[in-house]
Amino acid sequence: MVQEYGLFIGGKWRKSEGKRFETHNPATGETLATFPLATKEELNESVRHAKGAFERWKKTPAPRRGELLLEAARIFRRKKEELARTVTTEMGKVIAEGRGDVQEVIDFYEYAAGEGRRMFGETVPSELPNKMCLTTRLPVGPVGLITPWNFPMAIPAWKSGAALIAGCSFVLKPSSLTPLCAARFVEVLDEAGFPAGVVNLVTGTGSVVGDGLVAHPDIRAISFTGGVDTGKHVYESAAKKMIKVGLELGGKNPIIAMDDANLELLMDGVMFGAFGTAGQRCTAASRLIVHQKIYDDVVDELVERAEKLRIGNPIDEKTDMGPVASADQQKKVLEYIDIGKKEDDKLLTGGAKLTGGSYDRGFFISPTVFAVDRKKRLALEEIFGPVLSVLKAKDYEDAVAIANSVKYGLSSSIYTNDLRWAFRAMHELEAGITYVNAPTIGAEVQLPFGGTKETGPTDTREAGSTALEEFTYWKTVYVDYSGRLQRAQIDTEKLAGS
Ligand code: UN1
Repeated sequence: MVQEYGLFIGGKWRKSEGKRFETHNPATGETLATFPLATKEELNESVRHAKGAFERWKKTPAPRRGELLLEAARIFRRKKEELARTVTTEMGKVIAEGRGDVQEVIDFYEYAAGEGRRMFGETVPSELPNKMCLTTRLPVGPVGLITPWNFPMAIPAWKSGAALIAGCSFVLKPSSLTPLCAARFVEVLDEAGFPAGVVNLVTGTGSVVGDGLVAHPDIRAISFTGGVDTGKHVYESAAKKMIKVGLELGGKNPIIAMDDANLELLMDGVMFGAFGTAGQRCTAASRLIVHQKIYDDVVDELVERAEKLRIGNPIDEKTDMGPVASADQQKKVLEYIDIGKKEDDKLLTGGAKLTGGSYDRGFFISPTVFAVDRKKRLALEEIFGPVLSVLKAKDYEDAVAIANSVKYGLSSSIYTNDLRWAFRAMHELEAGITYVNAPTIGAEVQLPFGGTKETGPTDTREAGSTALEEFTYWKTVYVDYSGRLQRAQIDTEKLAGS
């Protein structure tokens, strides 16, 4: 039976006045559940609840807030397998990665829970006697979280975990491709016992719910992960309100393969980086930049390995790569494959929709590798699918110049055994993340995650010790216990002379 979900507002699942949409399994076409397209009034209602709850939640001591996050982490751990199956069934990543998605939720909720007992500020000496100066973080208010389908539990967890521990209430608007994952996620938070109104889930369109959240006067920060075009739109609207905005946008992440690289290690990394999650990670390795000396060997090995991948239903443990997430996604990736063919990029393997038998029910594309010239669209634009562009570089400098020639700057990687190349790459690659001898994917939650250039123009970073930045502002406090007026910059001169 197809389950009908409502909206989660003010601690209750509620019916909606809006029309409904379905969510499907991208491997089989099966309908999984239906969800409301929330109306503007319903969105406003959710913000009203978030606002009311914020007043109490911000006064709850942060270590107490942390206990609830820890309780949620325990429930996520207990339900890991069931939730992983929901991720795989609704989004299409292979089950091992579905488990990884949920593990990232557990990891981050545990990490954020601990932050409740840290959240460090600074104490700084005053220039005047009997005066103390310190900084402390305060929550910005109710926030809006707009999340994508590719990590349908992990990304809502990064955003909500940081918001909650900071003392913010939130309204989550998930991608319309993965509302079931979001609903299951919110069910756990409800079970963990967050006060009514702190956690709200509103499904619906980008124009009503997404835009409505960004523009709502009571929403004080927006955290958005998704495409660059939508990200720019969110950034502009948020700027009009002068609110905080965290943006994690696209990537065209390079792996540089130097001529001294361990080839076996390199190939393992490239396969995982390029075809893991069917290439649908912001961090996916979509360019392999190879030193000319090893280019032919790398290309041969790559084609051989890509052709051995088992493509099929991602719930089957033996499957290496599942479908892409939707018909639109499949169309977009196939359009890029056509662009490659039209621009005379050399198709080395794949390059087609998979058809016949059970493939016809889902959105399958064969793992695709193109040899691409550095100025071509396939070398520069994000594809978000199982398509890898291989480029040839003359030497280290040339490889880095190619790597930095795109508008994005999320993740990057270099395979080399030479410390000099490795250390130079750490400094010279224009990206928020650089891996040495590992692929571009696989960020851990206790470190900052984010990019530079058009990947994320703001200075926020998700996860790690920086996660709080998106949801807090700094308060600087001066306490003068001298009992008289002491004027900074003025009375200090007297002191120096006395
Ligand atoms: C994303 O693709 O938006 O580093 C997130 C990784 C994962 C997170 C990716 N831990 O690949």
